[in-house]
Amino acid sequence: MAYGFHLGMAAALLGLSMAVPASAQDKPYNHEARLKGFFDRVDADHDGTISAAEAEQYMAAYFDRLDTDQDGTLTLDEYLAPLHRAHDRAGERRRPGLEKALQRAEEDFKALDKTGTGAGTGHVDKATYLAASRAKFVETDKDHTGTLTLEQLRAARGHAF
Ligand SMILES: [Ca+2]
Ligand SMILES: [Ca+2]
Repeated sequence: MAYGFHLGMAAALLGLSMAVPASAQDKPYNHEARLKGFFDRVDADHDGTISAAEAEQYMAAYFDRLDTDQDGTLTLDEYLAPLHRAHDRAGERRRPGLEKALQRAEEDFKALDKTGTGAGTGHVDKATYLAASRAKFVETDKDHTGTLTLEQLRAARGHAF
């Protein structure tokens, strides 16, 4: 699985939701079930597609959860915190994958920190974060309908928006 900017979708697929207890994360990994679960959570009006507004709403809420000191920007530490927590409590089997994800996420954060307002400050603001997410959404929406299907989400391999 490729991890991309924001970790929003990748985190959901990895079961890194902050609400998921550690025990639930040790269940056998079912990618398709997680993908569908993620799709249904983002598809707020349940019409079977994810609109740009629905994706943005999800990512804005995810940003707020990551921004633990609520200063309106993400630092690298805040960005990586869910992955670090998962890594710390993961068994031997899961660790190599999470280490790779941490590396990718750090690269993604550095790329994000090079764009938008406050570039190079080590702080990524919400506008920058959401702008990168919108650009990725457009890239994923290969048939240009302005909405994403489950199939397009699957094809995006962990990074749809
Ligand atoms: Ca929808
Ligand atoms: Ca912050």
